[in-house]
Amino acid sequence: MFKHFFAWMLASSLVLSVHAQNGYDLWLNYYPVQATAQKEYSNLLSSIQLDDTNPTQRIILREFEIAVRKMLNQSIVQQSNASIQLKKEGHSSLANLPAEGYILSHHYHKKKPVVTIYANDDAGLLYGSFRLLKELQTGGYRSQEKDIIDYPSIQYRVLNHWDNLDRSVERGYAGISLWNWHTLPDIIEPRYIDYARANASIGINTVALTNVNANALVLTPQYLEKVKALADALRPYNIRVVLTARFSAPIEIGGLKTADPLEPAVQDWWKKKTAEIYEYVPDFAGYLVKANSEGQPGPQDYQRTHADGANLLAAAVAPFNGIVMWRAFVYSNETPEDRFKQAYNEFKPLDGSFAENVLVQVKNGPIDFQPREPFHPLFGAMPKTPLMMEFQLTQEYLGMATHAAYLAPMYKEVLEMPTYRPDANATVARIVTGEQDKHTLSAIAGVANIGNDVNWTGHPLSQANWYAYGRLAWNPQLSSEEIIEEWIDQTYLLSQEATDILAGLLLNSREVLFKYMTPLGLHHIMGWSHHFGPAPWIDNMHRADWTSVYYHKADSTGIGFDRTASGSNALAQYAQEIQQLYGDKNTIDENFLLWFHRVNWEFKLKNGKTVWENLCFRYEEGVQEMQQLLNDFLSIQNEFGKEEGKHIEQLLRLQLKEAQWWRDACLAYFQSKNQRPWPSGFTPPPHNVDYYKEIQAKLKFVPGI
Ligand code: BDP
Repeated sequence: MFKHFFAWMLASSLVLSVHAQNGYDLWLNYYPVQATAQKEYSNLLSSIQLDDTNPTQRIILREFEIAVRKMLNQSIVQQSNASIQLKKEGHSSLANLPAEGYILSHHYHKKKPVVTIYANDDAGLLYGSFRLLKELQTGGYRSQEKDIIDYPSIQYRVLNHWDNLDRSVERGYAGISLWNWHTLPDIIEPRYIDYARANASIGINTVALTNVNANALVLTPQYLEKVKALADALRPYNIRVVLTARFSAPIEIGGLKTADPLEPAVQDWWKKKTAEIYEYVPDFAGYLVKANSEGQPGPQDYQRTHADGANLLAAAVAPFNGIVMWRAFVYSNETPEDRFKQAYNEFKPLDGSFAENVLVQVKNGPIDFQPREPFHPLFGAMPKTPLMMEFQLTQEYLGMATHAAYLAPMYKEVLEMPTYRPDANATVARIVTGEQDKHTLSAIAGVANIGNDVNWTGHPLSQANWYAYGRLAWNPQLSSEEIIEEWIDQTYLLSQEATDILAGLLLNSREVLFKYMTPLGLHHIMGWSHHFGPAPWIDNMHRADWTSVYYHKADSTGIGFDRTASGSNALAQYAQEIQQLYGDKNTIDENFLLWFHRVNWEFKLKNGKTVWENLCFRYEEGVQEMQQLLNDFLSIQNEFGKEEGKHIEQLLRLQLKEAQWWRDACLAYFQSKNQRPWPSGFTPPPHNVDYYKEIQAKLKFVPGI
C-alpha cells in the first residue's frame, strides 16, 4: 500500500532514528506521518479537550503528547473547542454502548477536522484514544467517514504472568520478570508504565501478576504492599490485578492445620485475607488458581471437588464483586486414563455447581500448548459454567524465543471451531464470549511471553503474539491477516512490498513450525521437562504422561495414539459431528491424524504415499519452507535498522538450523523403530539416533524451567 511510502522515505533519510530501533517501543513507535497527510494530521492533532484532573484522561493526554511529538514533531495543547474531544455524553449511541466501548465521530468544523471520542467510561475514552492513534498511524483515519463504534466481546482480557517472586519466570524466555519485587513498593519502574501503555493500546485489562504454581507469600502484608504499588500504577490504564492463590495458604501463612474448603476456619481465613487484599487494592479482580495439578495443593487433598475449592474463594471475593478463575488443567499421574480425557472427566460432572462468580479456565487443547491441538472437549460441554480460554503466548513447546511463530492463526483455528453443542453456530469463540450460553461473565487468558529483555519478548517478532492476543481478546472475529498488517504498520517502517513479505512470512510461520516439529499431529515429543528441541525417545520418566512414547506410540508396526472407540475413546468427549470429523483415519484432516489414530507404517494417506513416506517428506518440507522464510526475510532485511535486521536474521538462521535438527532427530528415531528404508529421493539424517540423544542429554541449562 501507499500509506507508508512517504513516511518510509522520510524516515529512511533520518537513518539514525531507524537504526536506533531496539524494539522497546513495541507497536507504539508513532512514526512520522507521510507528507501528504501532514497538514491534515497537524490540524487535527493541534488541540485536545479533556479533563486532566482524571487520572485516565491524564494519561490519554500524555499518550497524545508522545504520539504527536513523534508523528509530527509538534505539540498538542489543551483547550475547549479543540480538534480532539473526549466526551461522556452527546451521542445517541452511547445509551447502548457496552462498558469499555467507544465511538469515534469525525466531522469538519470551519474546514478543520474534529474528532470526538465518546464513551460511557474512562476505559472507553482510553481505548478510543488508542484507536484513533492507530487509525492515524496506519492510514485508516482518512478513509473513515462514518462513526467508528467498537467495544470488547470479552469482559476480562487477561495476561497470565508465570512470574515468581524471585523474578524467575516459569516458561519465560525473555529475561527475568518485569516485577521487581525487591524494590517495590518504593520504585515504580518506567517499564511498568510502558507495559501498561502497550496493554491499554490493545485492550488488555487484567493482569495476573504471579505464577499459577503459586507462592503464598504474595498474600502476606509485606508483598501486598508491593502488589498495591503495581495495581496503583496500572489502574489509570484500566488494568486490574489478579493474584494466584495457593490453596494451602491457610496452612502456610495462616497457621491453620488444614486448608479443607468445607472447614469454617478455612472459609473464615480466606474471607479475612480477601478483605485485607481489597484494603490494599480496592479493584482487585480476583484469584487465579491451579489446584490438584502437577503437585499443587487443592481441594482433592481433602476429598473435596474442584467446585468446593472454587466456591470457597468465590465466596470470599463475592462481596467485592471479585471473580475466581479456576483452571481445568488437571491430570493425574495415578489415573491410568488417557491424559487427554482427564480434565473433561473431572470437570464436566461439576457443570452447574460453581458459584456465579467462578470461571473455569481451559487451555485451548486437551494436552498442553502443542504446535497444533484439537480444541479442548470441555468447550461446549459445560453450558452452565462460563468457560474462559487459556492460550499460551510464551512458546514453551514452540521453540521458545528462538523460533518465529505468529500464533494468531493457531488461536483462530481453535476459536472458529464449531463445537456442535448444540449446533454449528456454537463455536469455541461464542462459548468464550458467553454469547452461546448467555453468560454475562466472560474472560480469556494468555500466558505472557514478556520479560525484562529490552525488546520485551526476546524474539522481536514475538511481539506480534502479544499484540495479536490482545486484539483477538477484544474481538475474536478479527482475521490473522488484518492483525498482522496492523502490527507491522505500527512496529516497523517498511515499504508496502516488504510489509507484504513480512506478513506472508509470519502468517506461514506456525504452519512451517508444525511441519518441522510435529507433522501429521504428533505431539509432546519435545525435550524432557524443559521442552526444548526434539526428543521423541523419552520413555522412562517417573510419569508415563510426561514421556514422548506415551504420545506417539511408535514401534515396528505403526505410529499414533488411538483415541477412537477401539482405543482410549477420547473422541467420545466431543459432539457427534466432531467424532465424525476426526473419527475416520481415511477422511480426517491429516494434521490431526496421529492425535486420534494409530496407523501402521504402510497406511496410505490422501496423496497415495505411506504414512512413513509422508512423515519424511513433511519434515523435509518444514525445513525447506523454513529456508524460504529466511530467504524472504533476507530480501527485505535492508529495510530494517542494521542491528535489528541482523538480530532477526540470526534468529531465523538459528531457527533453520533447529528445524533441520528436529527433522533429523525425529526421523532418525522413528526409523530406528520401524527399520523401514528411506523413501527414494529423500536425504536421510546424517547421524543415527544416539547422536541426537546425546545432544539432548547435554542440554542442561535451557531457560524457563
Ligand atoms: C505446562 C508447563 C508448566 C506449567 C503448566 C501449567 O510445563 O510449567 O506450570 O503447564 O499450565 O505447560 O500449569
